[in-house]
This record gives sequence, C-alpha cells and structure tokens, in this order.
Amino acid sequence: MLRLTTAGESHGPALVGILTGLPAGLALDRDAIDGDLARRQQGYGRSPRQQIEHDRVEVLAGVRHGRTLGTPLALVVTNRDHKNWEWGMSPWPPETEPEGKGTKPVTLPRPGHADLAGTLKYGHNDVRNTLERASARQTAMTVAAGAVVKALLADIDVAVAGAVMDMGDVDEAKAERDTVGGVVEVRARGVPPGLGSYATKEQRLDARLAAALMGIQAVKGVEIGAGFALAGLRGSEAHDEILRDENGLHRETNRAGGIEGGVSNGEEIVVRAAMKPLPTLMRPLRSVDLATGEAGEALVERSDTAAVEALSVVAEASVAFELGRAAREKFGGDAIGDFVAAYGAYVERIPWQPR
Ligand code: EPS
Repeated sequence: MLRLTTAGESHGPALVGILTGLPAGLALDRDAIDGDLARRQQGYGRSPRQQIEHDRVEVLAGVRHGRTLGTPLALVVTNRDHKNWEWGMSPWPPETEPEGKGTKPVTLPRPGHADLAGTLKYGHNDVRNTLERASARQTAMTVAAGAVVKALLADIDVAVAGAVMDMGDVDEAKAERDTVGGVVEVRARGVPPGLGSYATKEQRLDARLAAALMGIQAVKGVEIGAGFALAGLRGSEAHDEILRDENGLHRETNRAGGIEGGVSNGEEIVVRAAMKPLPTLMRPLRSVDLATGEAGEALVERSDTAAVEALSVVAEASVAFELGRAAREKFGGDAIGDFVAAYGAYVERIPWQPR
C-alpha cells in the first residue's frame, strides 16, 4: 500500500523520502514535481530562507527513464542552507572550531512551536534538537511525494487543487513584527464513489483526510464540506438530495464535501484547513529560559510572516496522497495498466460519470 517515510532536519544536508506502493510503469514528469516544489516556496510573507533554497527533487531509486519500476522510490530534496550549518548540524562531534549557525544552544522556547513540549519530552538541553525536525521545512518532501501521487491520480482522471480562502494582512503584520494565519481549501474533482469505507474509523476517508491535513505543521482546524456550519442546520437543509440525469446519479448541492459515511460519493471532495499564525515572532512573546529558569523572551529567528499560500500547496499534496492511497486500496494492480483497467471496470459497473 502507498506509504511515505521521511527523515531530515530543517538545516541538515537534505530531506529524504521513501515512497512505496506505486504500480510499475507510472509516467512521472520531473518538471511537474519541481513545479510543485517551486509553488510551495512562493507566496506573500515567506522568509528569506526561501531565497536560499531552490527545491528540486532528486530521485535515487525506483524510477527509470521517467517511469516507476514498482519498487520503492528514494527521493531527496537538498537543503542549500546546510552549508551555513555544517558545524551546527554535524552528525558527529565537530573536530573544528565553532563556525556558522547553530553553534550556541537555544534555551528560550517559542510559545506555539513544538519547542517546549518537544524538549521536555525528549530530554534535550538544546531546543534546536526539537525545532529542527518540527520545522515545516519537512513539507517540501510532502509536496514532492504528493506530486508523484498526483500523476497516479491523473491516470484515473482525478485532479486535486488547493487555494487560499482567507488570510490576515501580511504587510500590516510584518510592519508590526507579527505573524498571521489563514484558511486554505482543497478540492478534488473526478473522485469516484467508493473510496474509503464506513466499516471502521481507520478506513473512513473523512477521518483520513482530516488526519492528513492536521498532520501539517501549524494546522489547528479541519472542515469537510460545510463542516461546522452543518451543526446549525436542519436535516432538510443540510443533506444533498440524490438525483439522476443522463450521466448517472448526481447532487445539486455538495454540503457533504463529497464524502458520506466516510466514503467518497462521486461529488467533488471539498476540505478546508485553518492555519494558526506562525510562532516565531520578531517581537517575541514571553518565555522562560530552560537553562536558568529565568523569565525571558522567546527565540527570535528569521521567520515567515505568513505561510498560508505554501499551506495551500502542502494541503493539496497531502489530500492527493491520501486519495491516492485510497485509490490504490480500491483498484490495486502491480502495473499502472492493471490499476487503470480496474478503475475502468468499476466505473462501468456503477451509474456514475466523472463531472
Ligand atoms: C520554520 C522556520 C523557518 C522557515 C521554515 C519553517 O526556517 P529558518 O529557521 O531556516 O528560517 O523558513 O520553513 C522552511 C524552511 C520551508 O522551506 O518551508 C519553522 O520553524 O517551522
């Protein structure tokens, strides 16, 4: 089954991903993957770090001449900033004099980041040992893997797109040395009915998409379809009546966001994620020095004022990955042709046409 395992610190040499469970023969386009990586780096309010990084995917295994081999893919995204952190992030005790960044321990945790809870949990004496992996830098690998899975979905005519719905005023926040959050939406078109299952909570597509979105750094809320607003409606106003036309079954409304009973129902999948304002403030919040116990101000590092546009790309990749996983469960196949044929036979059987 489709699975992504990742490793990599924000200022280490690289992000690494092992992607398993793809069929053989899937055509991949390097420019499409790199295009999504570039989209993730853009947007208002991004930090100067994005001028250092030029994210590109390197494929070390699992692909030959542009097609998957049916074996694990090994993906790498290099951290160009690592050259400034070679001493600070050295895996072994450095044998040279301290040089570059990360040479002094961080002891003032930022409220809202993983800094405090992570450092307490793992018994670190340098908050950097927590923040390096907690960093949203890791989302570059999420996007690389999501771009690969979007190619799989495209073969069954499923398209996934993320967009920013709402965002605080970046210019104003930046002037006040503050940060803002926002809301993104992801829509997936062409998803056939029957992905996920009502049978167990682990199989429910809504639960899986919620976990995929909540698993992205800084996400604090997730909605499917009309989400929280449904709680205030009558049943007669909330549900999407079932109609039939010459193309098959369809709905005139989509308050369910394309999922009923934890199963895709053939309508567009619509999910939203709310992002909190980023926790690294140029005007720091109060904190406590973990080394001395003294009151202080939180770590101030270069930071994004907002990363909501980046979230829209990461959320798109995360939704694509989960839909790809559910599609692999349903249609299987060792070769891409088997997968597409199983999809074809299934949509032939049911009264539904992609719209
Ligand atoms: C992040 C802090 C910043 C962000 C980073 C996430 O990194 P730095 O400390 O190097 O400026 O830029 O995100 C990325 C590097 C990225 O590519 O998205 C954090 O603490 O979460």
